[in-house]
Amino acid sequence: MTLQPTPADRFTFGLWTIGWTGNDPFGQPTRAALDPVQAVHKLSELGAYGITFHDNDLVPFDATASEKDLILKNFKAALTETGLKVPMVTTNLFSHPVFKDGGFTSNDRSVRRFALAKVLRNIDLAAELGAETFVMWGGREGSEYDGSKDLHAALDRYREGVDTAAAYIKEKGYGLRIALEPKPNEPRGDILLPTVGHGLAFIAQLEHGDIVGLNPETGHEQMAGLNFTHGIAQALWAGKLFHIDLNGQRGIKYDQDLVFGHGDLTSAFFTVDLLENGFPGGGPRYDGPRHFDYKPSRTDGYDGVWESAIANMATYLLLKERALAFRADPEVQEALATSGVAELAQPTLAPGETTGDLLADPSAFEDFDADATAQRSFAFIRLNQLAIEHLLGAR
Ligand SMILES: [Mn+2]
Repeated sequence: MTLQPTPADRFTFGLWTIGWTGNDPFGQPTRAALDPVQAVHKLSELGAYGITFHDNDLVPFDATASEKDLILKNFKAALTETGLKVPMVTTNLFSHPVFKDGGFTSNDRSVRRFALAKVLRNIDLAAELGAETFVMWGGREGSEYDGSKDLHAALDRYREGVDTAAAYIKEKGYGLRIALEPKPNEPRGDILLPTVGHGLAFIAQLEHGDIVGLNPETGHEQMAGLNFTHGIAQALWAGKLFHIDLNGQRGIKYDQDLVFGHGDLTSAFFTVDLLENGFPGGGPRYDGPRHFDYKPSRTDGYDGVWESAIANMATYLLLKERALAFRADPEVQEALATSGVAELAQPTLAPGETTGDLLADPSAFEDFDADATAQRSFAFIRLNQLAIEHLLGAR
């Protein structure tokens, strides 16, 4: 197998990932700023498919109109020259001090109006660059103190903001869909829409929820102690996995943003298994970009930055090869059958069967031997050991 990615693998990177200069709450930048034009060329050289950005990763918050034009002209020229795509664009509503209490949900209405106008302008740019997905991560939409926020009003304003942006996309006829990105905390003490489940429930309350889905991030679900593969599975099941952020996280702690697979490797294996092989019994598939949202450790120079970009893609390709081998192994197929994995696809009621029929069926209840049936071993340990052996390259 080859670990050399090609654009057909659809690997994409945020400009803010490879461009992170290493500033954190306790320390100053450890690397010089990266020129976006250089980022485009380097990612293309490495075999990536696309680059994504927050408006202010590319155009500084305080840039003049002519400065903005020049930056975009140079960036677009680099895209044309390399063929690199921009499949996703997102808005920074968290860095500037004006957003310290949020964008769409700031207690200050003038901030909310500024945030909404900033998003609508950025939607125009996203459409102009041919993006398909507009991500919204509400990093500052939250609170430190429960008494500081009317949570009912905050959810109303969040809905108003997302619905207004979605209606604007429809009105303009843009081929864009919005993807909300859940995160439980950091930088706020608690963030609204903390998990995939909260995101799905929120989307169900929207007027324009048909073009609103999710952008789940590996580490964000794991920061909440949740199973990322289960999260994206439910988003797929709901038809709402519009985009994905892959990275690494080790347990419930600060947002580590490690290279994909450098956190919970077994979980990463099953994430790739789901993305590449789909559900065992069929169902919706994810066919969007494999987007890496991570931070190259601030201990490393630019050699490490590019090494980390390569590592994300190589790890994904290795896991893909391992997941394909796992599914193709006759011993695994036998173990899956023993474990009854395919049996779950069969509806519990027969076609046309009513609750009355079920209640009248003695085999379902009166004659059902619970003790005998409880003797069945599902042999899940054997199945998982086969997965581990494939993951370790022992098969
Ligand atoms: Mn993160």
